Amino acid sequence: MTQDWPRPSDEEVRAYCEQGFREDRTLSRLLREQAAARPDATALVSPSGRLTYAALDSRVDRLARGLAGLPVRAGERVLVRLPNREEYVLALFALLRVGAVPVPVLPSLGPAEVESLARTSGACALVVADRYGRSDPRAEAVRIAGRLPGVRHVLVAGGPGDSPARPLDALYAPEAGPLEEAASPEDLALLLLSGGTTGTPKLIPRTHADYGYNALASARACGVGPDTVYLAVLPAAHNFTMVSPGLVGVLASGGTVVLCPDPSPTTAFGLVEREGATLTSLVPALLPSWLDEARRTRADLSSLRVLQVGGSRLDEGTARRIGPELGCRLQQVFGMAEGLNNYTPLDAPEDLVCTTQGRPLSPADEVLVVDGDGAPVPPGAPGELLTRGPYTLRGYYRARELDALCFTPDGFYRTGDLVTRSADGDLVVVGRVKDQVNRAGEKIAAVEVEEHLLALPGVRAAAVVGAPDPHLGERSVAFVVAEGPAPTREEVRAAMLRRGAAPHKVPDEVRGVPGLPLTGVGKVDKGSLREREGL
Ligand code: J2J
Repeated sequence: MTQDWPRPSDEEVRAYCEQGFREDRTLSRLLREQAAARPDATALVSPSGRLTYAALDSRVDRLARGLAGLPVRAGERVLVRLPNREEYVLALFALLRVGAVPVPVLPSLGPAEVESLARTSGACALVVADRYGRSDPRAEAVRIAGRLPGVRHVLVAGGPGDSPARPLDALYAPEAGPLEEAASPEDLALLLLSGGTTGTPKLIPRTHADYGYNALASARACGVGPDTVYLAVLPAAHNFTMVSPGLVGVLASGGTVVLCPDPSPTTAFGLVEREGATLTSLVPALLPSWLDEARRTRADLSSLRVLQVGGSRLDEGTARRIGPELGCRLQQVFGMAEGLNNYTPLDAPEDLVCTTQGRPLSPADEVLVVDGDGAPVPPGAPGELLTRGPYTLRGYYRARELDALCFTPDGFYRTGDLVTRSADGDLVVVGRVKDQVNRAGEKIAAVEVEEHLLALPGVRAAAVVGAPDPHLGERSVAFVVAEGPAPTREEVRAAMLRRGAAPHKVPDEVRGVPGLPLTGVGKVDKGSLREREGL
């Protein structure tokens, strides 16, 4: 039988386990143990109310029984497309408890992208919200289920259920005590969506052992414990919000998770004050509005001890404003859903915290910085970051041919990030060799947008690149070679949404050009294109 995903060898796993670099409990067990240790402590706060650890754990059991009755079986994949609300956490842990494999997807994705993920993961069910902004996730999910025979169930959080969609609420079985764990630590726990450089999404396999270690080791690095109140501002389905240390790390440490329904500083500051949040995480693009609002309203943010910033490059000037203006410590986080997490140490001097993106979380993280030929560069010189370690994937899910490109023969993941590493091991992200736009922390594969552009009538060639932007970090610019007039941005937008793409993937700017510069092998030379167009 061919493997769905490559794992480290048994000897490597054994060595990691012996040294404590893999968690020996499942993710759902971590919650269960906290529920036993502190039943009356507050685990989760959301617009639906507050849940103690005992209440959360028992609701997870009840939902897990309902899911098992459908049945959703151990090993089956279930897409979870929910915003920051209670049901996300309940569905996540209930699926984990029955041994099913949640595939968390951002609610902002377009319907075609959700369908593609459902197909690639072989999902048996979709869990969606009743409404999300102007989109209708329930109707989209029902249409997807109609086209993919493997999708047997559409479960709707927070709305009435009409066949073939059914309300998640109706699945809660009567209280019947703790359910037995269906998974083992080395089993597949989740499939995460890769930031992506390809047209079809890549899925990242994470086991209970590696994800649990990622979450708990991060919790230790970030000083998380029972007194931590973590405000989840970014989408809960993002890896940063999940395990760096995120909601999994905080729940596994007995702290409180507060779900922020939107990332606006008004909503977030209200919750910081009301709940006494001590920790939160943001992408750099959100910082200017947070700093402005803090100055304008003089909100009481005194409970906030650490503000984590990551997902895209934070500029030093903004970094230096955080301490004085928000009254908390900055921690830079350079992470990836594929695994490796880097943190600036909480006790590091201000200069280091403001100018580096941190150092690897685990002593077992192997990091190489290499030149174009794969040879290591000296400390301080830029090169591509390669990494291998106890919680970094060894290959994507059902994608053997891609693995040859994304991994070295000895299992190092090619991050596509250009970094420098100091003699002390601190990393600075200086650029990227992967063909991607990092728009406000959301990763957009250039080729995916180019495919949409090439589908437009009269478009002969297209190239999408990132350009510096004061608000977004990077904005996406599409260069289009067309027969006749190039399509306008509005035309591109309408066509992409019609094709089921997410709105944030629509290029911020569309420029018609007579031709694109090519490399010796006939690929678009994006470096010279950027230079030629003054980006
Ligand atoms: C520059 N680029 C960064 C940073 C990520 C914690 C934090 C972030 C993510 C994440 C994550 C960066 N400075 N501080 O999963 O657990 C870019 C790099 C990286 C890619 C990964 C976590 N932090 N990046 O952003 O899977 O290019 O994870 O390879 O979405 O984001 O993107 P993603």
